[in-house]
Amino acid sequence: MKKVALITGATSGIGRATAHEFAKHGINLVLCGRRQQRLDSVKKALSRLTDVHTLNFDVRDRKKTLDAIASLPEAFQDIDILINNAGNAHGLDPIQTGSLDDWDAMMDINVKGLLYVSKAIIPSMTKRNSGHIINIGSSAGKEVYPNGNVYCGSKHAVLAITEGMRIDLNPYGIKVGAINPGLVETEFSEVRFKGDTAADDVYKGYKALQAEDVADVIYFAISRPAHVNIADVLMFCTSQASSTIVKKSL
Ligand code: NDP
Ligand code: 8X3
Repeated sequence: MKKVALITGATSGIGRATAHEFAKHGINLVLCGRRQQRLDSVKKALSRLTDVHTLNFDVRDRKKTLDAIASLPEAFQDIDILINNAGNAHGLDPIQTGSLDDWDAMMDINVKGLLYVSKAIIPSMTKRNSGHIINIGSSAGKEVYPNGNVYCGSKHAVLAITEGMRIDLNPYGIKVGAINPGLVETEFSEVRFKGDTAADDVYKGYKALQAEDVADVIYFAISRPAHVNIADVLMFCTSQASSTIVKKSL
């Protein structure tokens, strides 16, 4: 039987590339995001390869998240693979001048949103003693860089929650892991800098990871044999050595 994967943040970047990768391998998809037109266009592109259902909800909204997942048609209800990917950085400011709205957004989306989605899906996995959860963390979950304070905090939380999930879900045979990329060229910097031109420079002068590179690793993780769990991956582009060291030819 074909597996079903639910991917949050499937309208852009890593989530959308993962949807394409999974569709190529015949995995049925539940694609989530807030931009309905994007959801429609990804669905249209992938429906010739696999069965696709879309859910439009904001992961910050606890009720809408739980209701949306509860509304899944029967064929999509048993999620085998959950990719907790929705998230972003909002702002890049020192702690003393950071915006409360940015902090709320990052903690509410990257941490609490991931928890709400997981809460809605884990019971069907524990009932079946089977499932695979991949949380998209970040290199920012492994080291803190200047002005990254709250974003880094949110991603450190994702990694702690990932470990907690792996421990608590161990009796049920559920695999849990984190994929932690460094710089990936997506809409991430547009969101972080709120459309400011600062976003234009982030990926200049070197070849950053592409969303498809991360999707490849996610697919690798979910396609291992039943006894193998990829627990934690840190991946950089060749030009990046750490959060603050990037070899650029500008
Ligand atoms: P994008 O901005 O391209 O994609 C972000 C996705 O998250 C979009 O599909 C967006 O969908 C969704 N999303 C954002 N906010 C919400 C919300 N409130 N409710 C529901 N969905 C939401 O960024 P990336 O693909 O780069 O980011 C994906 C993940 O990868 C994030 O968790 C990010 O932190 C992480 N990451 C990114 C890196 C990078 O350098 N790009 C590096 C390391 C990790 P919509 O707007 O339609 O709701
Ligand atoms: C995204 C990578 O370096 O902007 O998580 O934090 S970074």
